[in-house]
Amino acid sequence: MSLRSSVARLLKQRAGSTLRAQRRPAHSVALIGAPFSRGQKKGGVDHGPGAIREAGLASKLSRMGTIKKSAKIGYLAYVQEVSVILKHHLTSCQVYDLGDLSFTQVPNDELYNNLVKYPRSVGLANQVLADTVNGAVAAGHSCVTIGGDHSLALGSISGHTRHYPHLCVIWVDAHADINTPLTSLSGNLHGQPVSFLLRELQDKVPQLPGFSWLKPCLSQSDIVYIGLRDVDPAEHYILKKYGIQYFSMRDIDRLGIQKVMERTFDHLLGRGQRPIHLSFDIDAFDPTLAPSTGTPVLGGLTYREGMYISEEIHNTGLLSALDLVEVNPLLGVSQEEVTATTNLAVDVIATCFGQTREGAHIVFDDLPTPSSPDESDSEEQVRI
Ligand SMILES: [Mn+2]
Repeated sequence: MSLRSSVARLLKQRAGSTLRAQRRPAHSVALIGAPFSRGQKKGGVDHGPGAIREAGLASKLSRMGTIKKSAKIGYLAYVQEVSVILKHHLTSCQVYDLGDLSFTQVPNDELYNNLVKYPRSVGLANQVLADTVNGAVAAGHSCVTIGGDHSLALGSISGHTRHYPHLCVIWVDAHADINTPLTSLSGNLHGQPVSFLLRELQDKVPQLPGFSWLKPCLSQSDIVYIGLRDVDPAEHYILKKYGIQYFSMRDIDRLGIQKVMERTFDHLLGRGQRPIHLSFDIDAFDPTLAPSTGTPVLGGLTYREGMYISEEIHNTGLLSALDLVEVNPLLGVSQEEVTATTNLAVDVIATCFGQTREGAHIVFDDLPTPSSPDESDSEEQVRI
C-alpha cells in the first residue's frame, strides 16, 4: 500500500472510535517506520524499523486490544480475555501501522561548507516525515516514529508542532544533538537537529540546501534533556548560554531518576499542561543494554531508569508523539546483542503507552453477583 493511500485511510479513521477505555482515555497509536540513515555515516540504522517491528512492537501494543464484555461471552471467557491483557500489563491501545516511508535518493547531494553530509537528503526525508506526523496527529492519533537516525527528529517535531504549536520536548539521549552546522565536528546531521528547531539559535544556523521548508518551532524553555554524557564543547556552551534545562548522567546519579522526572515535569508543565513529544535515542541506555547503536557511550541509563522515565511520561497522559531512534541491527556483534537492543526499544515504546512493571489494574464495570445472568452461562458456579 502506498504511503499516500495509507495516510488517507488513516485520516478517515476516527481515532479510538471502537475503543472502550479501561483505565485511561482510549488512545490509538499511528506507527511510522522511517528507515533513514543519511544523518550519520554507519550503514544499518535504516534497518531499525524492520528489526523493531520483528521484535513484535505492533502486536505487543495491540495484542491487548479491546476488552468487550459482550452479552455473547460468558464471564469465564471474559476473565480469560482479561487475563491475556493483564499478562501483557497493557491498557487498551489501537495500533494503525502506516508501514515504512520510502525516501527519494537525492542525486549529487554534495557536502555543505565542505563538511555537512547529505543536507538535501536529510531535508527532503524530514519534509516527508513532517507531513506524515502532522497528518497522524491531526487525525487524533499518538504518533510513533521508528528510526532511522536522530536527524529524523527535525521532521517529527516540526510536523507535530504544526498541529500543537505549544508542545514540549523531552530528549532522552547520551548526546545533546544541538551542534549547529558551523560548530559540528563530524558534519553528521544526526548531531544537529535541535539547533534547527530552536528559535533562539536561528541567527547562528545557516540555510542548508533542502531545508527551506523548515521553520524553528521550539523555544529554549520547551525542551529538557535526560541522560547526557557526551557533549561537545560548543554544545555545552549552547546549553549554558541559552539556559536549556538538562539532566546529565551525573545529575541522575546525584538526584535519582525520580527527582529528575519531577523537575522535568515542573519545568515543562509547571505553568500548564501541554502535549509531550518524547525523542528517545536508544544510545541513552548503557551500551551493555543497547549495544546495537552507532555512537554508544559508557555509563548510560539502567533498564530501570529507562522504564521509569517511560512510565512517568505515560502517567502524565500527555504523550502525543514519540521517536525511537538509532537502533542499528547491523552493529551487534551477536544476534543476542541485536535482540537485546530491539527488545529494549519495544519495551520503551510499550511502556510509554501503558505497559507497567507492577501490572495493569483493569476497571471492571461490575463484579458478578449470584443473580448475574453471566454466571448462569456456565453450569458450574465459578468463584473469582
Ligand atoms: Mn541522538
